[in-house]
Amino acid sequence: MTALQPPQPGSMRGRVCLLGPACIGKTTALRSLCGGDSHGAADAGMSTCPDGGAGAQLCEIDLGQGQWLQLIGCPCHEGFGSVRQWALSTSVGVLLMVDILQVSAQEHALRCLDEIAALDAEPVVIVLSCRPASGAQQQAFGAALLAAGYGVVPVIQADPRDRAQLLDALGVLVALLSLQSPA
Ligand SMILES: Nc1nc2c(ncn2[C@@H]2O[C@H](COP(=O)(O)OP(=O)(O)OP(=O)(O)O)[C@@H](O)[C@H]2O)c(=O)[nH]1
Ligand SMILES: [Mg+2]
Repeated sequence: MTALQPPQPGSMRGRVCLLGPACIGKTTALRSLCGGDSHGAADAGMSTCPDGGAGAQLCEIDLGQGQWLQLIGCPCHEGFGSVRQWALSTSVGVLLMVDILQVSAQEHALRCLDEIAALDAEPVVIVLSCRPASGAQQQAFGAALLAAGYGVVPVIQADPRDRAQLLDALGVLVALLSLQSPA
């Protein structure tokens, strides 16, 4: 994981929060995206499952063409609610990581979406389906969120260990953010 670098002028895109239940792969995804296993400043608070969530984990990624993101892995334990709220309220986007086949996944996602809806900020949310699931299962999960009143939340398949899949998901998020930005 790279140490924090100062943003290049004009390239700052914002912060993206990786949110999800314990052991879903938040730390793994940060490592896949930001690389390395160094233990610099960006790894402060880093820990591995099942003892994870000891602190917010940060890294930065340059997607090219001025698309520069700071990624933050959000502790999901109740005791870190205030850290999570700070991270969410200062993020332009959220990758909501779930195993959509788990019975608890929908309830977890709805709880997170509730928490996000209560913020003044309105980060763009994408659900990352982090364990193998079919297209039909992804569609059904998205439909359930829609039926619960959260609008269309894209559901994208991405293994936390697979950098290319994660970059594709970030690309979708950046595209949605671009659509939101004033011309
Ligand atoms: N089978 C499988 N294992 C995964 C996947 N992603 C991560 N893992 C493993 O699951 C374990 C937990 O991953 P972490 O990245 O530490 O999970 P986390 O979400 O950061 O967990 P907390 O910080 O405790 O909330 C690690 O042993 C990973 O190697 C995946 O897509 N499939
Ligand atoms: Mg972790």
